[in-house]
Amino acid sequence: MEAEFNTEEEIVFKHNQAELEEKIRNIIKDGIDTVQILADFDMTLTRDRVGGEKASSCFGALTHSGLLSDEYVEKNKKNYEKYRPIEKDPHLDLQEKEALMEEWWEKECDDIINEGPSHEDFMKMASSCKIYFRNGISELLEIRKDVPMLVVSAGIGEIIKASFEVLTNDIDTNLSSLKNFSIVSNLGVYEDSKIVAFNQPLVNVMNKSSHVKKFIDAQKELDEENHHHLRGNIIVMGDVIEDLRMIDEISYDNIIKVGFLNNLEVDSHLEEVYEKHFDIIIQHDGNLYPIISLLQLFAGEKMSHGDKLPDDFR
Ligand code: MG7
Repeated sequence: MEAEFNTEEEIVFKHNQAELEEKIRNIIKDGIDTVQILADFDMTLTRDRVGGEKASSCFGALTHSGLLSDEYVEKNKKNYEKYRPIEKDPHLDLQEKEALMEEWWEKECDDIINEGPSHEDFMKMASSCKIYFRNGISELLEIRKDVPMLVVSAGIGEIIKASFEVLTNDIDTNLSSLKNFSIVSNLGVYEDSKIVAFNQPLVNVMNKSSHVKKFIDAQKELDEENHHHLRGNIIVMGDVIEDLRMIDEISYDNIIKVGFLNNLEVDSHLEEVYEKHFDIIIQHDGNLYPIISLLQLFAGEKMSHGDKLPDDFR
């Protein structure tokens, strides 16, 4: 479901306007047919807060659903308290961190399998939980029809799929009719309509790069004409620096990195850090119109949401 209100301030911040303008010019020259979107899900396509209250993530949708046992909820909480500080620790040895994150995701996914929810359960969780897409999601899905979009998430693919199903039902289309749209995440395997496994290896916060590479390679083998061959010009979207790992193992011509900075009130230094890594920063729960504006520019159209990008391009 798309949030109907957007009270928070929306700020788009460009740290190096000249560099961004050059990339935009290059991509306009190459044309919209060379563009591809790679996007994280939780707190990137979705909001961090609604009405001052923390919105849900994929994992939160499970724990708050009331559809899984108290034991599961308790275990999940304990694991979160143990592993979340490790995830956030910038000083930890990377290999050690990768191993611990793998361990966390394995435990968590085993626990979900033990609960054995069905596809219908995931649909119920997605429609009742507090996952809210950012404003502009429907327009973005519509306008990017011929632009391949790959959602790459360490969350739960079943919740992501169900959230998009709820959204696309709302806008009178359906998920399977979304062209050039794929999800790389922790998707389930079902038997007798219960989830019995997750596809391996699991996607965690540290290994998105190998999953993107694997996806692109598999697509290449499947169909030489397939639009999901990685196109040369990429818009990559994420809410944490680690999301930029998505592009670590792929080559590209131009890349526009869009960062969603949700936690500014928690750490005012983050803006500086994000400035170093991203070309465009959308603060708080800003909407997705800057991405739509970029696509309009690349398609040679006049921007209808034109107040967010360099003056020259309006
Ligand atoms: N994340 C990862 N795991 C869990 C979990 O078991 N419970 C909760 N509440 N959150 C979890 O979308 C990826 C994000 O999901 C969180 C296994 C991680 O903090 C990660 O950044």
